[in-house]
Formats: sequence, C-alpha cells, structure tokens
Amino acid sequence: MISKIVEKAINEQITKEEDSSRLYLSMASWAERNGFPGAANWLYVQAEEERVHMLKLVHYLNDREGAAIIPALEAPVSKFKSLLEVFHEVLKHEEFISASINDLFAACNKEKDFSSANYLQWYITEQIEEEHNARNILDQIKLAGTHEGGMFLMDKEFASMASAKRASLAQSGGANAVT
Ligand code: OFO
Repeated sequence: MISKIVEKAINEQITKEEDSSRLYLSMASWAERNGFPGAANWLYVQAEEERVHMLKLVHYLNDREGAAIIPALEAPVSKFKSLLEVFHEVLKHEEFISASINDLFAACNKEKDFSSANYLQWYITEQIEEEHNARNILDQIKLAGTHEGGMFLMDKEFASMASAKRASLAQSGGANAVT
C-alpha cells in the first residue's frame, strides 16, 4: 500500500509526463507546418515516448493500490519563432522534468517508500539521456545556423534519429511497456 503523500507526488508526475507529451506534440505540429519534417518526426516520437512514461506511472501507482488520476488537459504553447527556440524549450523542459523526478525520488525516500524510489531509478537514468539528447540537438542546430544547406542536412539527421528512436520505442514495447 502506498502512502497518500507518495500517491499525490506520483500523480503530480503523471500530470507532468502527460504535459510533456502534449508539449512535444504541439512542437511536432509546428515543425511539420514550418518545413522541418525530420524534426517533426523526432518530436512526434518524443511525444509518444512521454506518453509511455506517463502510462508506466499510472500502472505502477494502480499496481501498488494507489489511485492514478488522469489529469485535465491544458493547451500547450503552440507558437515558436524558430527551430532553435523549439529546442531551447525542449532542453529547458527536460531540465525541469529531471528536477521534478529528483524531488519525487527524495519524497519517496523521506516516506521510506524504497520500492517507489527503486522504481524511479529508471526515470533518473532516462532523464540523463533525454537531457543529453536535447543538448546535442541544440548544439547541432546552432552549428547549422541559419544556413539553408546546414538546416537541410540537420533535418535529414533528425529523420535518422527519429527512426532510431522509433525502433527503440517499439523494441521496448511502446505503450505496452507499462511496468
Ligand atoms: Fe518523461 O522524459 Fe522527458 O520529459
């Protein structure tokens, strides 16, 4: 049985993962409309991945006899000035999520809920990778600058990163990989 404090904290994280998914979906739609099909593809897969993160927590909480509550939907930001701005926001958001996972981990430890803390180790590792990816992409976009050829090549690079990401999501079971 999970404590009410941990249940509430995990439900807050469920909301944040769902918000992440919708934020990336909104960014993907912007990129698709603005001539960046590769980046759009990457962001669509990222949105799916965040949904899986949300689902894993929903199932975990219910399995521990807590109650996972599905949050109300809020409209994510939909206007961006450039792809550079989009990925600045991606990195900022991932840093925010990392801090939130760390707080959640600390709350579980404080409550002596070591099973939940242990479960959250997966998220801690995942955040290292997500921040690293966002930083890398941001650096590459900065290198490509506003040069059309550079951005064209960058978008092709996005397409191959998106395929690799999609393959790894499918391999992990995608939305079925819930525990
Ligand atoms: Fe859920 O991993 Fe990014 O935010």
